[in-house]
Amino acid sequence: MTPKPMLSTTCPYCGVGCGVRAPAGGGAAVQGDQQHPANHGKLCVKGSSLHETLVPEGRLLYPQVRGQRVTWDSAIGQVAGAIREAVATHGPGSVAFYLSGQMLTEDYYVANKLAKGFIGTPHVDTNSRLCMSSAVAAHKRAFGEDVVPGCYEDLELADLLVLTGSNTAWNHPILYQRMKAANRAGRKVVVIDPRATATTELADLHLKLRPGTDSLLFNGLLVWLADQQAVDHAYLAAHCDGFEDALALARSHAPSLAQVAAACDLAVADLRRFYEWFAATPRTVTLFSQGINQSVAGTDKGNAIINCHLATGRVGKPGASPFSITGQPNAMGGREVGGLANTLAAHRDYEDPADRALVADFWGVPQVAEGPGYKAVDLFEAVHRGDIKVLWIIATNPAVSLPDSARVREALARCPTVIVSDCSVQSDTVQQADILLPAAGWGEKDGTVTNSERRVSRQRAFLPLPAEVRPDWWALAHVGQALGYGAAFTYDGPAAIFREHARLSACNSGTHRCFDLSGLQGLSDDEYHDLGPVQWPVTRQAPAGTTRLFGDGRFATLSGRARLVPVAWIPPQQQPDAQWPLVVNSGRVRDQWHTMTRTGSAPRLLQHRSEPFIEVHPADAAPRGLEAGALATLQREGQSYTGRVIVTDQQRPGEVFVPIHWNGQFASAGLASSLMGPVTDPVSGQPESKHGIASLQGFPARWHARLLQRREAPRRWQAGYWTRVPLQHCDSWWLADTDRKDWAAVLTDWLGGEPTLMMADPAQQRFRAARLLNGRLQAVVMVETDAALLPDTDWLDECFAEPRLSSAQRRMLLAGRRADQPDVGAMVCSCFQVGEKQIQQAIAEGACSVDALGEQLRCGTNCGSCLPEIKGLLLSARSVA
Ligand SMILES: Nc1nc2c(c(=O)[nH]1)N[C@H]1C(S)=C(S)[C@@H](COP(=O)(O)OP(=O)(O)OC[C@H]3O[C@@H](n4cnc5c(=O)[nH]c(N)nc54)[C@H](O)[C@@H]3O)O[C@H]1N2
Ligand SMILES: Nc1nc2c(c(=O)[nH]1)N[C@H]1C(S)=C(S)[C@@H](COP(=O)(O)OP(=O)(O)OC[C@H]3O[C@@H](n4cnc5c(=O)[nH]c(N)nc54)[C@H](O)[C@@H]3O)O[C@H]1N2
Ligand code: SF4
Ligand SMILES: [Mo]
Repeated sequence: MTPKPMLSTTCPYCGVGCGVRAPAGGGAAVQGDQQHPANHGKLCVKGSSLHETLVPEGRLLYPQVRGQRVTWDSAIGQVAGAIREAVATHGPGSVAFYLSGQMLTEDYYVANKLAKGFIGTPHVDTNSRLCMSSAVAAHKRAFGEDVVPGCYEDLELADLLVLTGSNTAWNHPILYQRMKAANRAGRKVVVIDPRATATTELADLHLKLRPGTDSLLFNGLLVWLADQQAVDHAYLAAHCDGFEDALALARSHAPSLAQVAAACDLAVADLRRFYEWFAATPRTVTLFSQGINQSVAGTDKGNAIINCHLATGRVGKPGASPFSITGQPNAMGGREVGGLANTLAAHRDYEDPADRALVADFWGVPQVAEGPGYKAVDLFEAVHRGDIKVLWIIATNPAVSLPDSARVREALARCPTVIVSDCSVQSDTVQQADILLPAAGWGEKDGTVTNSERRVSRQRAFLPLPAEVRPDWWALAHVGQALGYGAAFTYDGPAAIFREHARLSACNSGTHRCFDLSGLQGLSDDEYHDLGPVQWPVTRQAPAGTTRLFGDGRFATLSGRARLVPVAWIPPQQQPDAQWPLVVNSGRVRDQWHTMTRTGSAPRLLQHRSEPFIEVHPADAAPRGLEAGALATLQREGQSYTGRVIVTDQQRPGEVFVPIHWNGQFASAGLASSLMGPVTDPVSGQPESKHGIASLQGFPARWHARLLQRREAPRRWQAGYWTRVPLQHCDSWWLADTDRKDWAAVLTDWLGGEPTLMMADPAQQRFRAARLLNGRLQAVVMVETDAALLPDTDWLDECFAEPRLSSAQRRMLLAGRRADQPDVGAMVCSCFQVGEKQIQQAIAEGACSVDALGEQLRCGTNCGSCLPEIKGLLLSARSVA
């Protein structure tokens, strides 16, 4: 067979923005793009599993209105009708858009133009509010514009790398691999995070600080730098304002090293070491992410970091810069087009009437909506109040990702018209939509994204549009036309939209602003098709793009000077008390992406973590009688989260960690956001998603079950706890509850009919049962009183692919064990399918290093994201020995 021709495109997951080679027409594995400067051919496990997520199951394929399939003409007519009526009756402010950093720049541009320019509503916000808005605000306050000054190479060049509030090993794995490969004698890595993570593996120093105290830590650093004469006064005098004020306020909050250490709950010696390294290392990069942004003081934390970089003149220089890493593939593109409620297209300021006039002129409208509009949390509150009559949600799942999710769901239920554009039906938000628009997904859509280092890359379509799926820009433009804005929305494709976006950005040429794509405004369709990765600004003077900004000390303010912002210390708003004694931290796991609409359909990606979990410190587990592997429930204000307990001293006492991924499509009660209050940063409006509070108790299950079932008939189960784990040929359900059951009836119900095979020990509450139809397996169930007694059942998956089960297979089914293959344990290396037990065995047999294990089992030799876990297994084997 001749290999399929490969096309270059970009990974749709994290903000690293890796180049991917994908087979035209699909049907084969993706590869890393050797030519792409972000990843040079490497992909992490999510990237290399992309083709496994391109499955028809769960796709949204046709427009629907209130549950009925309709034509696109009808759907667009009804969307336009709802908007027209709301505007006529309640004014344009009754229409709102909630967008996403997973839209392409072209889609985003059209949405923003339609809403702010033509419908005239300022209420356009995006999930980037939950993600990057504190960094955006910090950049604007310090630099005058939302600009990341550095580039990935700086993370390699730095002699001191500070990673704060970031688990790069899992969340930006390819960048982490680059940082790791750049390690050399004399280079230091400091990780600042209240928990130990896969990333702390790389750390020479891990500051396991009290959550929410980062601005104190960096204020303390500013004071230290001043006191140790490590401030670059010449740089400050030439390029910055505000140093004295920032220092004075810092001093009032962080007067001495000892006081800072006590407040941050760190050893004085550790803190001093960090401060000394920072003071002594000109080539320092501070990379920050959600542990900084998702906080009631997120903007201040960002500025506290940037203050230290300005005070030492370390901005935009090789190996020396603050670096806000973006999460979503196009978080940056959304910021360029002005997707946030308080920003205008092309980095223009919403508050400035001249900027508004400039954009209105460009779009050919009398005026753009007067902003700013509602920020995400306030937007959904306005929906709840009834002020918003039409809400169009594109490429995001707010019922899962916004804090206080019960209230968000109430708001959606109250809103007269909720329009949702999505690719998947497996989303809690889609389930609440009135009008559903089927969107093109990765592989089908065509346009550009901008990664964390300002690099614009093409996503190219290599698959045909299935059924009636259409790109988001197409749906938006057609609604624009149906509303009578014809000429402004007659794009014939993404290239035309990109040219318009680049032309608008040219208004920044020759001004103090940096965002400028004027060098790309004249691209022909073919040139756009072939456009290679390039970092903005791209201008006539810099046609090949710009690697770094601000290195010459000229910033994007009118005066050209940067600002040090005085930062007061604001503690997290929700503090634990007697009723809710634990702090709830939330974040990501290595192999899942957000609300699992895509990664949840790749069985390989569910092997690393299969169900919702709660990481608990031994000191919090013991008094509650919680053991590893038990189920437990976190509760806050009538909301609860049930997950599997992981007892670990990676947590600090009094704090638990939960993953953000599970939701109503995958678990009975696995919604992290239900434990978060609607608390936001007063400057950026970003929710404090890292600091909820809750109580914790065991889930007193009387029985535990695994039910594997053909996927034809998805069901919800009446069980206090359930999780769905899709396998290749069936769905696996993990169930548990506190009640007694009439097992004969329940097994028949679960199996969808009388069991064909059965092994029962009712006295012990142990059951194995299966149902076959003409010899073909339909469902199989196993019940035990103790979860630890349940055998690993994933191997049964293959039995569902068999047209007829052999008698040996039937025996194995009831024994619960595959006779011919050992149980490999929890999956560690997803790339080569190497389990924990295999690694432990190899270690026991003498493999004593990561390299030896890699040679023997291949584990960790592809993307490397499991290397920290492999090291952990080596370490724990050593400590036992
Ligand atoms: N596998 C995977 N990768 C992803 C994603 C995904 O869903 N899955 N999502 C992408 C997106 S959109 C984003 S935004 C990024 C996010 O990437 P990260 O920011 O790395 O992700 P998180 O796991 O949410 O949080 C990072 C760390 O912040 C720590 N933290 C909590 N509170 C504090 C605090 O007060 N101070 C400090 N210093 N740290 C604290 C947490 O313990 C956690 O380890 O990941 C991107 N990459
Ligand atoms: N507690 C807590 N909450 C958090 C966070 C946290 O750390 N803790 N992190 C926050 C952060 S940083 C983020 S970024 C958010 C992410 O949260 P969300 O944005 O809500 O999560 P996703 O699952 O990425 O949702 C994207 C949706 O868009 C669909 N989709 C994908 N591609 C396309 C497309 O091209 N077009 C259309 N129309 N649809 C598409 C997907 O199927 C999916 O339903 O969560 C935030 N919420
Ligand atoms: S590091 Fe991010 S962009 Fe690169 S392959 Fe992995 S998920 Fe995709
Ligand atoms: Mo994000």
